[in-house]
Amino acid sequence: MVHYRPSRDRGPFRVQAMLGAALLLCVAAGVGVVAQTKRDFNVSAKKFRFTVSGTDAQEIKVSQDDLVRITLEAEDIPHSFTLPDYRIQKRVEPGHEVMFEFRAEKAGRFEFHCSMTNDSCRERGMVGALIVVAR
Ligand SMILES: [Cu+2]
Repeated sequence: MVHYRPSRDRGPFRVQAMLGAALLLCVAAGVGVVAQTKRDFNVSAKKFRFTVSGTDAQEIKVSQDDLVRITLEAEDIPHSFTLPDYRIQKRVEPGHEVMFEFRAEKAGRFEFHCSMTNDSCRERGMVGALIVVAR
């Protein structure tokens, strides 16, 4: 005696649907992880140059969506790290450190400078560039 049970036929379909949903979740999680790259830079300010992580290039180069952490220090007089396109302006006193983070969400080349006007830092060459390479 054979009984027809339609529920049996739906079994494999349910398994496939669950596997598909699980795969989608994994892909979504993977995309989130890719955007989490952290970049650390030490920026030292001394009249009238910025030194970025020991180099004299006055450049910070990252990839789009990197999480950028900057440790800023002043060696002689008060200076600032001003990055208008990212609405960042941090002032630091000599002998102190200021740490801040931002996500490099906009690709392109953006000027940063020291905005302390007393010593005309910017005019004397305290100008650098944040270079954000598009993904
Ligand atoms: Cu300055």
